Amino acid sequence: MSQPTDSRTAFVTGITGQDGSYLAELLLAKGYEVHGLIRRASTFNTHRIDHLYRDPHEESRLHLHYGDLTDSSRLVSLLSEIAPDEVYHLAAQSHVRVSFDEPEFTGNTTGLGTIRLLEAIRMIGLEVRFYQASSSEMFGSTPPPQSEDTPFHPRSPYGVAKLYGYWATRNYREAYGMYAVNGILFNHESPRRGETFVTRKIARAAARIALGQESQVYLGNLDAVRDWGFAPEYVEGMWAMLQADEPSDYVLATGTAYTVEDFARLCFAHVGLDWTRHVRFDERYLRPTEVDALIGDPSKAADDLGWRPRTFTPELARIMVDAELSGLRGPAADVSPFPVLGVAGRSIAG
Ligand code: NAP
Ligand code: G4F
Repeated sequence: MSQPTDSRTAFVTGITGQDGSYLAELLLAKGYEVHGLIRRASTFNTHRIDHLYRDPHEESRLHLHYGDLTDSSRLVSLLSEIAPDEVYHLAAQSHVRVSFDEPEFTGNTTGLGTIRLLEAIRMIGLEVRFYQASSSEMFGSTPPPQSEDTPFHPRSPYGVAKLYGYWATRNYREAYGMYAVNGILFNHESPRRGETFVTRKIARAAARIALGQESQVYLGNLDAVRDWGFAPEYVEGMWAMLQADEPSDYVLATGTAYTVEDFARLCFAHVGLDWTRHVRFDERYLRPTEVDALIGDPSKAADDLGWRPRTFTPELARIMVDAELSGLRGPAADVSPFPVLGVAGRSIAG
């Protein structure tokens, strides 16, 4: 790997999440100074980035700050202090099913959180490049393939909140000339995916069942079609969007379609099992309104940014099941695609 060369500063919200952790690695590998927003929790919530954390007495380019998307004054003070060159806004209540249970909270964090951040940047007068983590969930019931020109029809409080963030980002670009862009990302997964998203839930179950630790997994709608890519490749696309000459919105996707049932078949087949013997239905995992099919068209990102997916759903399923198996057999073996620091860390929030 080449030596880091960049000396820019990035501020990353959602740094403790799946994408935030890969993005922090990518930016540190490029030589950035990285500042991340973390929430105070009663238990440790930094396991995805602990390996990036050096002893505080050593020189480190990763800095973490307590804060919350609902706390405007904290966002203003942090941005004033850090004065970043780039802001990657990834934090959100990101679970679609949960957004039906907590619609107001989801609107407050996932929707209003974006405008709080944009408004903080505007008030301070920062010259930054701003990335908004928009979602294919905004397309909702509009049939595939979906591109940057496809009309939106969200089908969940989460999708509605993300649409607010999407338009806020476009509006600040148009109204104030900010370099503010939307990455409209289709589903992307990894061994670091939250345990309650369907790919991780299935991969985990297949591994545990293969090792005799459980026998069944309960799922909801098996017919939904998704376009599942590999998260580390998608954070490369986020970075590329902020390096373009002109700000614009981009879809990142693989352009391929698999059902939830397909994903279960792939994971269980990888450990030599028949999925039909282990998957059971539980209506609690159904949603009041479902998004039936998301299949993205990433041509604009390929043409303008040179971004292309390299990992497709069958390989993704194997990567995720293998990671679960090795985690169950020994110490967690989450191999970083951006090996830069490689320093085993103590816990950050401790
Ligand atoms: P994730 O793993 O659920 O991470 C969400 C992050 O947001 C976590 O760091 C979480 O902190 C933080 N967060 C939540 N509420 C917050 C609040 N009120 N204040 C501050 N931080 C808060 O999500 P992800 O999969 O990495 O996705 C990253 C972003 O892309 C999200 O905005 C998501 O909606 C969007 N997106 C994801 C996909 C996908 O397929 N993964 C596709 C399209 C768009 P804790 O660790 O403390 O919970
Ligand atoms: O893994 P999921 O929960 O992801 P979903 O709803 O597509 O949302 C993810 O992708 C969005 C991009 O389009 C992101 F914006 C969002 O933040 C999140 O990362 O569910 C995928 C599909 C759904 O159709 C769901 O109904 O799987 C179906 N499903 C079936 N059984 C299940 C289950 N989903 C979950 N989470 N758990 C189940 O047991």
